[in-house]
Amino acid sequence: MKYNKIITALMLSSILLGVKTTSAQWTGPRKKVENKVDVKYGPLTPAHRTDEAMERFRNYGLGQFIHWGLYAIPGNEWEGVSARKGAAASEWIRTWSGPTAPKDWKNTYDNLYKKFNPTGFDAKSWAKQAKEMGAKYLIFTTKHHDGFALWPSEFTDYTAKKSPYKKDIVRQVVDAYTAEGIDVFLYFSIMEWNNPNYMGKAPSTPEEKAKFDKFLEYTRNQLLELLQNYPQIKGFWFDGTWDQSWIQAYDFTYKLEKELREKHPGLIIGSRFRNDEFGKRHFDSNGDMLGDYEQGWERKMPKEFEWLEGRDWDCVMTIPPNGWGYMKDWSGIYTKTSDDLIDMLMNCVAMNGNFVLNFGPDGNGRMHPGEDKLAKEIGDWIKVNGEAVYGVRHAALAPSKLGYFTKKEDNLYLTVFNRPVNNIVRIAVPKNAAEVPVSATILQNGQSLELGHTDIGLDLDKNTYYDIVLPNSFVSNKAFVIKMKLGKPKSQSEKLMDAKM
Ligand code: FHN
Repeated sequence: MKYNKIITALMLSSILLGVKTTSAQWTGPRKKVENKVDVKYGPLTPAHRTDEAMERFRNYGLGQFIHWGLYAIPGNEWEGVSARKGAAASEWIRTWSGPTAPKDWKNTYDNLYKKFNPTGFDAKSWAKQAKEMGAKYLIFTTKHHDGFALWPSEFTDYTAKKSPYKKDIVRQVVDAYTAEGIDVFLYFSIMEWNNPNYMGKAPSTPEEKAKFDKFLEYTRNQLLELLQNYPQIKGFWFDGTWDQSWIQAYDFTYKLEKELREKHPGLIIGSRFRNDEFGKRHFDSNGDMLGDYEQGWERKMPKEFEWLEGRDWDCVMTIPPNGWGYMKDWSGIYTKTSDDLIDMLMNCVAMNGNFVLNFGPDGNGRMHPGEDKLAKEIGDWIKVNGEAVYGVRHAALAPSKLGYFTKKEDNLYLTVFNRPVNNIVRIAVPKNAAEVPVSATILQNGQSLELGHTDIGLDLDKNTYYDIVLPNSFVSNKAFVIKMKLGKPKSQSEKLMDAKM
């Protein structure tokens, strides 16, 4: 106990001295916290919520992210000059610097709202496309780091209402997607680049504190406004929460999260919103998740299911290597194919995660033609194979080199990406499994497949094998799903003598 208090004091003093706190870890199994401390500003919800909203979240499988804002107008270039080497990403174009940056660029950018008039924007056609693609939820940028609000916020003048377009974009999106049966989550950047009351560093003087308090109140007002205006929403997807100013406002953010949850029962908030009093983000100082699901799998995925320790999560993904806002020019960079994206989707759902694919419409409200193509290809695939995607869970089998397993009740699915040259799909099942594959079909055409038990007799092997034979006549140029029924084993593995050496 005494030891804990010393650790607590050391951690607190490091924060007060402005020492950089370690960030959460997403590249391997999470390190166990050895020394637990008293955390006052820890999680506000159970690690594994079991309410209806969260169960729905677990069944989404595929989501759509949309990054739309003023950055859509330049589309990662200005007057024929590319921002590729000058800005971190297309939606970060306001930060364009270096030799290629246009003169007085920030000022030009901040005035782009005067040109924002996306007459081609039709929320209903976006929602239709998302539905056709198979998305079950949408994450939509209400405002990104530039602070430009796509709804008529009463708390700033920097909104679509002040642009030539005038209309409430968030309203149209929320209504159109909800009408298509797609749940809506609102992306909200805390950090604002051109808000005079925002600062990255922790406020230190009374003047700075007063300014940042105003910013905090403004943030609270906007969030309550969003909840009030769009009561259908299912959650917030927070971003831009890494600055010290926000990190040190842990008392405020704790109370705010509580207030949002009270105002909107069932609201889903990921792990990016706030930190504990020691500056620990995503997970508090005892390793407990701060929020309802892990929100750190941005453009990355866990290699092993075990790393997740049963937590809910989503993976958000760009089509270009990076770049969430509109990028006019896709040449000279690798843009993911529908095969890449379906592979990622199945990898995620096989580990109980949702896969969220980002779209960046242009300044006129149209999706990039490349995005249209991918949405169609993914949709075509999912229409046939959706059974293996939605409402499924991780199957406790050794990972297969051929593809990804998913499971629903007594159905086991293997989405095959790597077809064996001999056409024999071998499934490893623990020797003591109560349920094993008893029949198999190809999901896309219902064709029955020959299935047999292959008792290889490998010494020390805990698995036995089921072989499914693919007919030579079956040809597919995309991943395909083998659906297996699970039932009691009809044959047992022989108990062989252990090899003596
Ligand atoms: O800085 C942003 C980035 O522009 C984009 O919005 C992504 C989406 O997950 N989030 C931030 C980086 O983590």
